[in-house]
Amino acid sequence: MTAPESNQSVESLKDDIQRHVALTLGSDPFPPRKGRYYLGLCYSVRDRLLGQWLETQRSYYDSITKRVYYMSLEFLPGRFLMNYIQALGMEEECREAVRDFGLDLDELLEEEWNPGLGNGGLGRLASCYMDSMATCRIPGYGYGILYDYGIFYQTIVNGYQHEGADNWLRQDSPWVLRRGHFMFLINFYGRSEAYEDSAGHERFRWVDTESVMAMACDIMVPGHQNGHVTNMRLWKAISTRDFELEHFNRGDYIGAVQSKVESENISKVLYPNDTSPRGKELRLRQQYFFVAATFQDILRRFRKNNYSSFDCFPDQVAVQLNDTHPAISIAELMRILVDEESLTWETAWTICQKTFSYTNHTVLPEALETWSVELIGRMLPRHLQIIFEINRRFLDDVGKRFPGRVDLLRSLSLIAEDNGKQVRMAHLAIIGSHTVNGVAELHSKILKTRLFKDFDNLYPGKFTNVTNGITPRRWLMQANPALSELIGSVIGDEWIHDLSHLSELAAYADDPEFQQRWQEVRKRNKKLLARYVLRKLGVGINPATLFDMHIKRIHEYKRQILNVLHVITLYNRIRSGSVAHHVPRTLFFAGKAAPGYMQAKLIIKLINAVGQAVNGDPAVGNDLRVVFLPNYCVSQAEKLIPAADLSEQISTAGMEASGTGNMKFALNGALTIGTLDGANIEIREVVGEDNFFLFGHTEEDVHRLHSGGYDPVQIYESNIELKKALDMISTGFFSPEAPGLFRPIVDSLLAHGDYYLVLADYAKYVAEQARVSKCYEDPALWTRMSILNTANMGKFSSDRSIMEYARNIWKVSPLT
Ligand code: Z15
Repeated sequence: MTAPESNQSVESLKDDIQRHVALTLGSDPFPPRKGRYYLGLCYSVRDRLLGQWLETQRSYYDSITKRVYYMSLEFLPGRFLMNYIQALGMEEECREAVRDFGLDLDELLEEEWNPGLGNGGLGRLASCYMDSMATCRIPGYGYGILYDYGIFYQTIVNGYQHEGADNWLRQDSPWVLRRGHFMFLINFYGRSEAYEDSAGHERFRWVDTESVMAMACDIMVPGHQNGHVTNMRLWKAISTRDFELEHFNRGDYIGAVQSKVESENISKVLYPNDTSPRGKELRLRQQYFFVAATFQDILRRFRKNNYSSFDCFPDQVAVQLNDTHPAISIAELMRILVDEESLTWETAWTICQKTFSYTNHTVLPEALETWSVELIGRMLPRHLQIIFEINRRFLDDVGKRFPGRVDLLRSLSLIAEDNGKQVRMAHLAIIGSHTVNGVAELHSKILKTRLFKDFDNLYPGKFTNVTNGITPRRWLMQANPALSELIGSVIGDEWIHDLSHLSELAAYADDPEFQQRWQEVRKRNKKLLARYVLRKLGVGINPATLFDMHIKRIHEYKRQILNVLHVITLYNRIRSGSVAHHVPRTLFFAGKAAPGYMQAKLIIKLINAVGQAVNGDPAVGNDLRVVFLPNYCVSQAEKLIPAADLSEQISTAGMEASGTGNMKFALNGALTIGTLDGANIEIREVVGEDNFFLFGHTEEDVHRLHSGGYDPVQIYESNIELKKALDMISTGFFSPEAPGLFRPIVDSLLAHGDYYLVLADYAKYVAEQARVSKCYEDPALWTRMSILNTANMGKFSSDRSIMEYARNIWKVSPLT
């Protein structure tokens, strides 16, 4: 780019910003104020993307291509502004423009609120996949709900988690384009009515329903500097006019407004449970609301192309179900095809199976969704009939293939009977889809050999694996500009859209000069983080210490407790002087606990209590610090991960389906201490055994220990350091004002069988942590390991994952 051109574009950007401040926001542009100019910049950047977005959407129609519908009840896109700026390739321009107003771009970026429309890994994965679909030019759409309230805002008060409301749309977001004229009618409740059609066949229709409107709200997702902009369509509930009129006619004004408000509650709030559904009526309503709206949109688009028959539907439409949350889609498409389009059951079912594919994200039994037959029957009476009919035909078929196997019928049925009648959504998703995938090799293997073994026998080839990935745009280029620049200076920028190029870094792993630059970048990132922690918590941390991070949802299977036991062990060693010298560490914890998950909330309190004891003990000094950062979210992850030395991925083997934080850390040059679980296994495979800190029982060990004979008490009795740590917790060392406070935690380990095998892995974990410290004392070795981690992470780009879905599951190719 020549200088005059760039000056011109900076000048026109400045004009746009001021014009928006004055004419869009109605504010005086003078003097330039941060909040107003931030929004002015947003609108200016948005203007530049809208044209590309319209063109991309038009190109789908022109090429009549098969489209992918990624249906997800959760998205965690993170902040948009920098993502848009970099996608447009206008970072320097923006920096200069705002600098000319006396403002700093990095400060403006901090004005943006995080859209918290998801809980954790599953929602963030959906957003990485949107980014990759756009960058790989896969014709696709994301579909979800525009919650008024995202995941709760977490504060820590006296060591306890407090939940605050996250009213992220309080000040309208410049990124959400509301399509006020674009609405669909959604029905609920009522009853299914049989009638005879003109040919004398029995048919069904859904009548006497209550209804609500779904309004389309769109968010742009740009590809990286390729002019392609994908659409994410989120539905917002709006009451119907009928609803109001009925009451108004009766003169019931207050009643009218009240029922209006109630019907709009559907899209009010995200359910804050990660991996443990709560079976609440409003949640099912959200699921069906979003499914019904999405299918009306899909059908509208399909009809626009004037197809002669629904037989070509699966050639035009691929629907990916992100977990079972949208699985009611299968009954909805059957209802549309059979009841509204008058297709035969057999034809409709074939279309369904060719259209859907389903991603499973967990094997935890408490996470597998079920809905009571009573609730579905009441809210979606016609869908329940359809589910029963799907089940009847399915079990018929199984019965013919495996005569006399009543056990098999019971295990495969869509209806579980042991706990009142419940519809198993995973079973519905499996039989209604052509492909089911797990999210890492081990996880997919467990699906086939344990959880859904009988289904795998029944449908050989239906189960497959697509290992998760993360977008290198957000998780390296944007989050870690210093490392990106260093990488670019030796291997160029190809890695941004083809991450396998990172392997060229391996040649520099032992180069002393490159090592030094690598260390300087990492040190710089650690200093930035230390400054952030000081600002946020008023706590000083030392960037020269080993930064050890455990950041993710708080859950027993993720074993934050194991980490805490290690911290207490280090603390005891320091206090007793039993280590000649200790490698100073700073421990970072961050993560939210589901508001109803008492044990997880107590774990947060324990982390904070241990932190208080350790940080306040003069005997410890700088050698050990514990910080719990409140309100973990995407933009906090972007600050933490580039500053990490050590990544804690210590779930009980077999329980973390994949993990994606593990990938973000390794990509940024942190070393992992981890179990053979989820994607850890594949990360270790590519970075090399020597560059990964492994410990713990394998998935098969876990299975065996769960089958009987595991005795945590015996381990407790025989390990002095472990016993000491547990005794301190249970006798109130960390809670002198309430000595029994943490009993439930120790009880879960000793009295209730230690289901997550914390004690079983403790000794190996502590030993491996000692090896971590030892390696850290050798900077050349550590730096080499760190470089080799980054260099070998190419596989974990979400571009690779998306291209696997496109080729093997969706059968779509990139637009040219
Ligand atoms: C969620 O975030 C995950 C699984 C679930 O079943 C639900 Cl409801 C939420 C996570 C997995 O725990 C994690 O291992 C995985 O990496 C992530 O989904 C994306 O696949």
